[in-house]
Amino acid sequence: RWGNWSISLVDALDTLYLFGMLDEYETAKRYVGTIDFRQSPLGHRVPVFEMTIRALGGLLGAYELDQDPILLKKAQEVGDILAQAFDTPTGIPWPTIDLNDISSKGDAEVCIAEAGSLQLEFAKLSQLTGNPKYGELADRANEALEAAEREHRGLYPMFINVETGKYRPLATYSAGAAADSFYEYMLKQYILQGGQEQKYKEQYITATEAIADNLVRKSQRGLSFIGRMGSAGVFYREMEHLTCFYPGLLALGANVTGRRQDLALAEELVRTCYLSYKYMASGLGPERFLFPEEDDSIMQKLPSYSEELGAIITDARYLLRPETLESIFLLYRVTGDRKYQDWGWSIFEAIERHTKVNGGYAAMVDVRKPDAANNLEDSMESFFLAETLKYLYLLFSPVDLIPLDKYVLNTEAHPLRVITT
Ligand code: DMJ
Repeated sequence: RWGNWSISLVDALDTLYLFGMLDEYETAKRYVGTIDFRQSPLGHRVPVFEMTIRALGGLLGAYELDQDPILLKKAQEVGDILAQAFDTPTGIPWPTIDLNDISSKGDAEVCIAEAGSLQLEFAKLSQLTGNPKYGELADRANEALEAAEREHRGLYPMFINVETGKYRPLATYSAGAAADSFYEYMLKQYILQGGQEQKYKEQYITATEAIADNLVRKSQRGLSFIGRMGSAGVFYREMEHLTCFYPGLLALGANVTGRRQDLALAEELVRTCYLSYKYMASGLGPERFLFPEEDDSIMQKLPSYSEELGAIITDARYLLRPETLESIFLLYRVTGDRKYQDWGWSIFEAIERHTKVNGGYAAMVDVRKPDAANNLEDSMESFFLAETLKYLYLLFSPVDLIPLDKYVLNTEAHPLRVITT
Protein backbone atom coordinates (compact mmCIF):
# COMPACT_ATOMS: atom_id res chain seq x y z
CA ARG A 1 0.00 0.00 0.00
CA TRP A 2 1.17 3.46 -0.91
CA GLY A 3 -1.36 6.05 0.20
CA ASN A 4 -4.71 5.25 -1.38
CA TRP A 5 -3.36 4.78 -4.87
CA SER A 6 -4.10 1.03 -5.28
CA ILE A 7 -0.66 0.81 -6.74
CA SER A 8 -0.48 -2.93 -7.40
CA LEU A 9 -3.64 -2.72 -9.46
CA VAL A 10 -2.56 0.40 -11.38
CA ASP A 11 0.93 -1.00 -11.97
CA ALA A 12 -0.52 -4.29 -13.26
CA LEU A 13 -3.07 -2.84 -15.73
CA ASP A 14 -1.02 -3.21 -18.91
CA THR A 15 0.22 -6.65 -17.80
CA LEU A 16 -3.41 -7.81 -17.71
CA TYR A 17 -3.97 -6.32 -21.14
CA LEU A 18 -0.87 -7.89 -22.68
CA PHE A 19 -1.65 -11.26 -21.14
CA GLY A 20 -5.06 -11.15 -22.81
CA MET A 21 -6.85 -11.18 -19.42
CA LEU A 22 -9.36 -8.70 -20.76
CA ASP A 23 -12.21 -9.34 -18.32
CA GLU A 24 -9.90 -8.71 -15.38
CA TYR A 25 -8.46 -5.73 -17.22
CA GLU A 26 -11.88 -4.13 -17.73
CA THR A 27 -12.80 -4.68 -14.07
CA ALA A 28 -9.50 -3.17 -12.95
CA LYS A 29 -9.89 -0.22 -15.32
CA ARG A 30 -13.38 0.52 -14.06
CA TYR A 31 -11.98 0.61 -10.54
CA VAL A 32 -9.14 2.91 -11.57
CA GLY A 33 -11.75 5.33 -12.86
CA THR A 34 -13.06 5.65 -9.29
CA ILE A 35 -9.71 6.37 -7.58
CA ASP A 36 -9.28 9.96 -6.44
CA PHE A 37 -5.51 10.29 -6.56
CA ARG A 38 -5.70 13.71 -4.90
CA GLN A 39 -6.80 12.13 -1.63
CA SER A 40 -3.95 11.07 0.60
CA PRO A 41 -3.95 9.88 4.24
CA LEU A 42 -2.93 12.52 6.77
CA GLY A 43 0.80 12.63 7.33
CA HIS A 44 1.52 10.49 4.26
CA ARG A 45 4.25 11.72 1.90
CA VAL A 46 3.82 10.66 -1.73
CA PRO A 47 7.08 9.29 -3.19
CA VAL A 48 7.41 11.26 -6.43
CA PHE A 49 9.64 8.91 -8.41
CA GLU A 50 7.82 5.72 -7.41
CA MET A 51 4.45 7.23 -8.27
CA THR A 52 5.79 8.53 -11.57
CA ILE A 53 7.13 5.20 -12.74
CA ARG A 54 4.39 3.01 -11.24
CA ALA A 55 1.18 5.10 -11.30
CA LEU A 56 1.74 7.62 -14.09
CA GLY A 57 3.73 5.03 -16.07
CA GLY A 58 1.10 2.37 -15.40
CA LEU A 59 -1.78 4.56 -16.57
CA LEU A 60 0.11 5.77 -19.64
CA GLY A 61 1.23 2.25 -20.54
CA ALA A 62 -2.35 0.98 -20.42
CA TYR A 63 -3.56 4.03 -22.37
CA GLU A 64 -0.99 3.41 -25.09
CA LEU A 65 -2.39 -0.10 -25.53
CA ASP A 66 -6.13 0.50 -25.37
CA GLN A 67 -6.59 4.26 -25.93
CA ASP A 68 -9.40 4.58 -23.37
CA PRO A 69 -9.67 8.31 -22.54
CA ILE A 70 -10.37 7.58 -18.86
CA LEU A 71 -6.78 6.34 -18.51
CA LEU A 72 -5.36 9.53 -19.97
CA LYS A 73 -7.63 11.60 -17.74
CA LYS A 74 -6.36 9.73 -14.68
CA ALA A 75 -2.76 9.98 -15.91
CA GLN A 76 -3.16 13.74 -16.17
CA GLU A 77 -4.64 13.85 -12.67
CA VAL A 78 -1.57 12.03 -11.36
CA GLY A 79 0.76 14.19 -13.49
CA ASP A 80 -0.77 17.38 -12.09
CA ILE A 81 -0.29 16.12 -8.53
CA LEU A 82 3.33 15.13 -9.13
CA ALA A 83 4.13 18.33 -11.03
CA GLN A 84 3.88 20.16 -7.69
CA ALA A 85 7.12 18.48 -6.59
CA PHE A 86 9.15 20.52 -9.09
CA ASP A 87 8.51 23.77 -7.25
CA THR A 88 12.07 24.18 -5.95
CA PRO A 89 14.72 26.86 -6.53
CA THR A 90 16.64 24.50 -8.82
CA GLY A 91 13.79 22.74 -10.61
CA ILE A 92 15.04 19.45 -9.15
CA PRO A 93 11.94 17.83 -7.61
CA TRP A 94 11.38 17.05 -3.95
CA PRO A 95 11.67 13.31 -3.39
CA THR A 96 8.31 13.30 -1.55
CA ILE A 97 5.30 15.62 -1.24
CA ASP A 98 2.48 15.86 1.29
CA LEU A 99 -0.79 16.36 -0.59
CA ASN A 100 -2.50 17.62 2.55
CA ASP A 101 0.17 20.27 3.11
CA ILE A 102 2.00 20.97 -0.11
CA SER A 103 4.23 23.63 1.48
CA SER A 104 5.67 21.17 4.02
CA LYS A 105 9.23 20.32 3.14
CA GLY A 106 10.63 16.81 3.44
CA ASP A 107 14.20 15.72 2.90
CA ALA A 108 16.01 18.14 0.57
CA GLU A 109 18.42 15.48 -0.67
CA VAL A 110 17.25 13.33 -3.53
CA CYS A 111 19.05 10.55 -5.38
CA ILE A 112 19.71 10.86 -9.09
CA ALA A 113 17.46 7.90 -9.92
CA GLU A 114 14.55 9.68 -8.24
CA ALA A 115 15.26 13.17 -9.58
CA GLY A 116 16.52 12.26 -13.03
CA SER A 117 14.34 9.46 -14.31
CA LEU A 118 11.01 11.17 -14.73
CA GLN A 119 11.45 12.32 -18.30
CA LEU A 120 9.84 9.47 -20.21
CA GLU A 121 6.54 9.64 -18.35
CA PHE A 122 6.37 13.44 -18.29
CA ALA A 123 7.37 13.80 -21.95
CA LYS A 124 4.75 11.23 -22.92
CA LEU A 125 2.08 13.02 -20.87
CA SER A 126 2.94 16.24 -22.67
CA GLN A 127 2.70 14.59 -26.05
CA LEU A 128 -0.65 12.96 -25.29
CA THR A 129 -2.27 16.00 -23.65
CA GLY A 130 -0.70 18.62 -25.91
CA ASN A 131 0.48 20.50 -22.81
CA PRO A 132 4.28 20.99 -22.91
CA LYS A 133 4.49 21.83 -19.19
CA TYR A 134 5.09 18.26 -17.94
CA GLY A 135 7.99 17.45 -20.24
CA GLU A 136 9.54 20.85 -19.58
CA LEU A 137 9.53 20.26 -15.82
CA ALA A 138 11.31 16.92 -16.09
CA ASP A 139 13.78 18.30 -18.65
CA ARG A 140 14.66 21.21 -16.39
CA ALA A 141 15.45 18.79 -13.55
CA ASN A 142 17.76 16.78 -15.78
CA GLU A 143 19.48 19.92 -17.00
CA ALA A 144 20.19 20.87 -13.38
CA LEU A 145 21.69 17.43 -12.71
CA GLU A 146 23.83 17.77 -15.81
CA ALA A 147 24.98 21.31 -15.02
CA ALA A 148 25.91 20.78 -11.35
CA GLU A 149 29.61 20.53 -10.66
CA ARG A 150 31.04 17.02 -10.44
CA GLU A 151 34.38 15.31 -10.70
CA HIS A 152 34.04 12.57 -13.32
CA ARG A 153 32.90 12.97 -16.90
CA GLY A 154 29.99 10.63 -17.52
CA LEU A 155 29.54 9.68 -13.85
CA TYR A 156 27.15 11.39 -11.47
CA PRO A 157 27.27 11.37 -7.66
CA MET A 158 24.31 9.55 -6.16
CA PHE A 159 22.73 12.44 -4.19
CA ILE A 160 21.93 16.09 -4.91
CA ASN A 161 20.29 18.84 -2.86
CA VAL A 162 17.10 20.21 -4.42
CA GLU A 163 17.54 23.63 -2.80
CA THR A 164 21.22 24.30 -3.53
CA GLY A 165 21.59 22.21 -6.70
CA LYS A 166 24.87 20.81 -5.38
CA TYR A 167 25.91 17.17 -5.30
CA ARG A 168 26.72 15.65 -1.92
CA PRO A 169 30.46 15.94 -1.20
CA LEU A 170 32.55 12.74 -0.86
CA ALA A 171 30.46 11.20 -3.59
CA THR A 172 29.81 7.55 -4.34
CA TYR A 173 29.23 6.41 -7.90
CA SER A 174 26.99 3.48 -8.76
CA ALA A 175 24.86 2.01 -11.51
CA GLY A 176 22.63 0.31 -8.92
CA ALA A 177 20.36 1.54 -6.14
CA ALA A 178 19.78 5.31 -6.18
CA ALA A 179 21.42 5.74 -9.61
CA ASP A 180 20.20 2.96 -11.96
CA SER A 181 17.33 4.42 -13.97
CA PHE A 182 19.06 7.80 -14.29
CA TYR A 183 21.48 6.17 -16.73
CA GLU A 184 18.68 4.09 -18.27
CA TYR A 185 16.62 7.16 -19.20
CA MET A 186 19.44 8.78 -21.16
CA LEU A 187 19.14 6.07 -23.79
CA LYS A 188 15.39 5.67 -23.49
CA GLN A 189 14.74 9.39 -23.89
CA TYR A 190 16.75 9.23 -27.11
CA ILE A 191 14.63 6.31 -28.31
CA LEU A 192 11.31 7.83 -27.16
CA GLN A 193 12.03 11.05 -29.04
CA GLY A 194 12.48 9.03 -32.24
CA GLY A 195 16.27 9.46 -32.27
CA GLN A 196 15.87 13.20 -32.83
CA GLU A 197 17.66 14.46 -29.72
CA GLN A 198 21.39 13.80 -30.16
CA LYS A 199 22.24 15.19 -26.72
CA TYR A 200 20.65 12.17 -25.00
CA LYS A 201 22.63 9.77 -27.17
CA GLU A 202 25.86 11.63 -26.40
CA GLN A 203 25.10 11.63 -22.67
CA TYR A 204 24.38 7.91 -22.81
CA ILE A 205 27.59 7.06 -24.66
CA THR A 206 29.70 9.22 -22.33
CA ALA A 207 28.14 7.56 -19.28
CA THR A 208 28.46 4.07 -20.80
CA GLU A 209 32.17 4.58 -21.37
CA ALA A 210 32.67 6.00 -17.87
CA ILE A 211 30.85 3.06 -16.27
CA ALA A 212 32.88 0.55 -18.30
CA ASP A 213 36.14 2.29 -17.35
CA ASN A 214 35.41 2.88 -13.66
CA LEU A 215 32.78 0.52 -12.32
CA VAL A 216 33.24 -2.77 -14.21
CA ARG A 217 35.66 -5.39 -12.79
CA LYS A 218 36.28 -9.12 -13.08
CA SER A 219 36.01 -11.60 -10.23
CA GLN A 220 38.64 -14.20 -9.44
CA ARG A 221 36.54 -16.67 -11.47
CA GLY A 222 36.57 -14.29 -14.40
CA LEU A 223 32.98 -13.10 -13.99
CA SER A 224 32.41 -9.48 -15.00
CA PHE A 225 30.52 -7.41 -12.48
CA ILE A 226 29.69 -3.79 -11.65
CA GLY A 227 30.67 -2.37 -8.26
CA ARG A 228 30.60 1.09 -6.69
CA MET A 229 33.32 3.71 -6.56
CA GLY A 230 33.74 5.85 -3.47
CA SER A 231 35.84 8.92 -2.94
CA ALA A 232 39.66 8.70 -2.84
CA GLY A 233 39.66 5.70 -5.17
CA VAL A 234 37.88 3.25 -2.82
CA PHE A 235 36.14 0.51 -4.80
CA TYR A 236 33.33 -1.68 -3.40
CA ARG A 237 33.34 -5.03 -5.18
CA GLU A 238 29.66 -5.60 -4.51
CA MET A 239 27.13 -6.29 -7.26
CA GLU A 240 23.45 -5.57 -6.61
CA HIS A 241 20.42 -7.30 -8.05
CA LEU A 242 19.27 -3.83 -9.05
CA THR A 243 22.42 -3.41 -11.18
CA CYS A 244 21.40 -6.48 -13.19
CA PHE A 245 19.19 -4.22 -15.33
CA TYR A 246 22.38 -2.80 -16.82
CA PRO A 247 23.30 -5.63 -19.25
CA GLY A 248 19.87 -5.25 -20.85
CA LEU A 249 20.37 -1.52 -21.22
CA LEU A 250 23.76 -2.10 -22.83
CA ALA A 251 22.25 -4.58 -25.28
CA LEU A 252 19.45 -2.21 -26.21
CA GLY A 253 21.98 0.60 -26.54
CA ALA A 254 24.25 -1.52 -28.75
CA ASN A 255 21.30 -2.02 -31.06
CA VAL A 256 20.43 1.65 -31.18
CA THR A 257 23.94 3.15 -31.34
CA GLY A 258 25.73 0.35 -33.21
CA ARG A 259 28.34 0.00 -30.41
CA ARG A 260 29.01 -3.76 -30.73
CA GLN A 261 31.55 -3.72 -27.87
CA ASP A 262 28.67 -2.96 -25.50
CA LEU A 263 26.89 -6.13 -26.53
CA ALA A 264 29.92 -8.24 -25.61
CA LEU A 265 30.04 -6.68 -22.14
CA ALA A 266 26.26 -7.08 -21.80
CA GLU A 267 26.58 -10.82 -22.46
CA GLU A 268 29.29 -11.15 -19.81
CA LEU A 269 27.34 -9.19 -17.20
CA VAL A 270 24.02 -10.93 -17.74
CA ARG A 271 25.80 -14.26 -17.31
CA THR A 272 27.03 -13.14 -13.89
CA CYS A 273 23.48 -12.18 -12.92
CA TYR A 274 22.11 -15.48 -14.17
CA LEU A 275 24.80 -17.48 -12.31
CA SER A 276 23.90 -15.62 -9.12
CA TYR A 277 20.51 -17.37 -9.47
CA LYS A 278 21.75 -20.72 -10.75
CA TYR A 279 24.21 -21.31 -7.92
CA MET A 280 21.72 -20.67 -5.10
CA ALA A 281 19.77 -23.65 -3.73
CA SER A 282 16.46 -22.00 -4.62
CA GLY A 283 17.49 -21.06 -8.17
CA LEU A 284 16.72 -17.43 -7.25
CA GLY A 285 19.27 -14.64 -7.05
CA PRO A 286 20.33 -12.69 -3.95
CA GLU A 287 19.84 -8.96 -3.47
CA ARG A 288 23.60 -8.27 -3.11
CA PHE A 289 26.82 -10.24 -3.49
CA LEU A 290 30.45 -9.24 -3.11
CA PHE A 291 33.41 -10.58 -5.05
CA PRO A 292 36.54 -10.69 -2.85
CA GLU A 293 39.94 -9.74 -4.21
CA GLU A 294 41.86 -12.73 -5.50
CA ASP A 295 44.16 -13.09 -2.51
CA ASP A 296 41.54 -12.43 0.17
CA SER A 297 41.55 -15.85 1.83
CA ILE A 298 39.80 -14.63 4.99
CA MET A 299 36.73 -13.47 3.06
CA GLN A 300 36.64 -16.81 1.29
CA LYS A 301 36.31 -18.63 4.61
CA LEU A 302 33.20 -16.74 5.68
CA PRO A 303 30.04 -18.89 5.98
CA SER A 304 28.27 -16.55 3.58
CA TYR A 305 30.82 -17.28 0.85
CA SER A 306 29.40 -19.16 -2.14
CA GLU A 307 32.13 -21.38 -3.50
CA GLU A 308 30.42 -21.82 -6.88
CA LEU A 309 29.77 -18.13 -7.47
CA GLY A 310 33.04 -17.07 -5.85
CA ALA A 311 31.18 -14.34 -3.93
CA ILE A 312 30.03 -13.53 -0.43
CA ILE A 313 26.25 -13.26 -0.26
CA THR A 314 25.91 -9.93 1.53
CA ASP A 315 22.09 -9.78 1.30
CA ALA A 316 20.43 -13.14 0.66
CA ARG A 317 16.86 -11.93 0.02
CA TYR A 318 15.00 -12.28 -3.28
CA LEU A 319 12.41 -9.52 -3.38
CA LEU A 320 10.67 -10.72 -6.59
CA ARG A 321 12.71 -8.16 -8.49
CA PRO A 322 12.74 -8.10 -12.29
CA GLU A 323 16.23 -6.90 -13.28
CA THR A 324 17.86 -10.19 -14.26
CA LEU A 325 14.81 -11.26 -16.27
CA GLU A 326 14.66 -7.79 -17.82
CA SER A 327 18.21 -8.18 -19.09
CA ILE A 328 17.64 -11.77 -20.20
CA PHE A 329 14.60 -10.58 -22.19
CA LEU A 330 16.51 -7.73 -23.83
CA LEU A 331 19.52 -9.92 -24.62
CA TYR A 332 17.16 -12.44 -26.19
CA ARG A 333 15.45 -9.79 -28.31
CA VAL A 334 18.80 -8.36 -29.45
CA THR A 335 20.73 -11.60 -30.08
CA GLY A 336 17.98 -14.18 -30.73
CA ASP A 337 20.04 -16.68 -28.73
CA ARG A 338 17.67 -19.35 -27.34
CA LYS A 339 19.85 -19.93 -24.30
CA TYR A 340 18.27 -16.80 -22.84
CA GLN A 341 14.85 -18.41 -23.02
CA ASP A 342 16.26 -21.44 -21.20
CA TRP A 343 17.68 -19.18 -18.49
CA GLY A 344 14.39 -17.33 -18.13
CA TRP A 345 12.44 -20.58 -17.93
CA SER A 346 14.62 -21.93 -15.13
CA ILE A 347 14.02 -18.72 -13.17
CA PHE A 348 10.28 -18.92 -13.83
CA GLU A 349 10.26 -22.48 -12.47
CA ALA A 350 12.13 -21.39 -9.33
CA ILE A 351 9.66 -18.54 -8.77
CA GLU A 352 6.74 -20.93 -9.15
CA ARG A 353 8.28 -23.58 -6.95
CA HIS A 354 9.45 -21.44 -4.09
CA THR A 355 7.57 -18.13 -3.91
CA LYS A 356 3.98 -18.96 -4.85
CA VAL A 357 1.58 -18.64 -1.94
CA ASN A 358 -2.16 -18.49 -1.49
CA GLY A 359 -3.28 -15.35 -3.31
CA GLY A 360 0.05 -14.29 -4.76
CA TYR A 361 3.81 -14.56 -4.57
CA ALA A 362 6.08 -13.69 -1.67
CA ALA A 363 9.56 -12.27 -1.28
CA MET A 364 12.15 -14.76 -0.03
CA VAL A 365 14.30 -14.18 3.05
CA ASP A 366 17.24 -16.40 2.07
CA VAL A 367 17.76 -17.75 -1.45
CA ARG A 368 20.15 -20.37 -0.09
CA LYS A 369 17.50 -21.97 2.15
CA PRO A 370 14.35 -22.45 0.09
CA ASP A 371 12.91 -25.03 2.46
CA ALA A 372 13.65 -23.28 5.76
CA ALA A 373 10.75 -22.31 8.02
CA ASN A 374 9.66 -18.65 7.82
CA ASN A 375 11.64 -18.14 4.64
CA LEU A 376 8.95 -16.04 2.95
CA GLU A 377 8.03 -12.45 3.78
CA ASP A 378 4.47 -11.12 3.66
CA SER A 379 5.33 -8.84 0.76
CA MET A 380 4.71 -8.72 -2.98
CA GLU A 381 5.88 -5.44 -4.52
CA SER A 382 3.81 -4.12 -7.40
CA PHE A 383 6.81 -4.46 -9.74
CA PHE A 384 6.38 -8.24 -9.61
CA LEU A 385 3.16 -7.91 -11.64
CA ALA A 386 4.29 -4.91 -13.67
CA GLU A 387 7.78 -6.10 -14.56
CA THR A 388 8.91 -9.56 -13.46
CA LEU A 389 5.94 -11.40 -14.96
CA LYS A 390 5.77 -9.11 -18.00
CA TYR A 391 9.41 -9.66 -18.94
CA LEU A 392 8.92 -13.41 -18.58
CA TYR A 393 5.84 -13.31 -20.78
CA LEU A 394 7.54 -11.18 -23.44
CA LEU A 395 10.57 -13.52 -23.43
CA PHE A 396 8.31 -16.27 -24.80
CA SER A 397 6.14 -14.08 -27.06
CA PRO A 398 6.54 -13.17 -30.73
CA VAL A 399 8.67 -10.05 -31.23
CA ASP A 400 5.70 -8.15 -32.62
CA LEU A 401 4.24 -8.02 -29.09
CA ILE A 402 5.87 -4.74 -27.98
CA PRO A 403 8.44 -4.35 -30.79
CA LEU A 404 11.37 -2.40 -29.40
CA ASP A 405 11.63 -0.04 -32.36
CA LYS A 406 8.07 1.15 -31.70
CA TYR A 407 7.89 1.11 -27.90
CA VAL A 408 10.12 2.12 -25.02
CA LEU A 409 9.56 0.33 -21.74
CA ASN A 410 9.82 2.73 -18.84
CA THR A 411 11.82 1.60 -15.80
CA GLU A 412 8.70 -0.12 -14.48
CA ALA A 413 8.21 -1.95 -17.83
CA HIS A 414 5.28 0.17 -19.01
CA PRO A 415 5.20 0.44 -22.80
CA LEU A 416 5.34 3.98 -24.22
CA ARG A 417 5.07 4.47 -27.95
CA VAL A 418 8.04 6.08 -29.68
CA ILE A 419 7.13 9.66 -30.60
CA THR A 420 7.21 10.28 -34.33
CA THR A 421 6.85 13.72 -35.82
C1 DMJ B 1 11.28 -1.02 -9.94
O1 DMJ B 1 10.35 -0.22 -9.29
C2 DMJ B 1 11.98 -0.29 -11.03
O2 DMJ B 1 12.55 -1.20 -11.92
C3 DMJ B 1 13.04 0.66 -10.53
O3 DMJ B 1 13.74 1.27 -11.58
C4 DMJ B 1 14.02 -0.10 -9.66
N1 DMJ B 1 13.36 -0.84 -8.63
C5 DMJ B 1 12.19 -1.61 -8.92
C6 DMJ B 1 12.43 -3.06 -9.21
O4 DMJ B 1 13.41 -3.70 -8.52
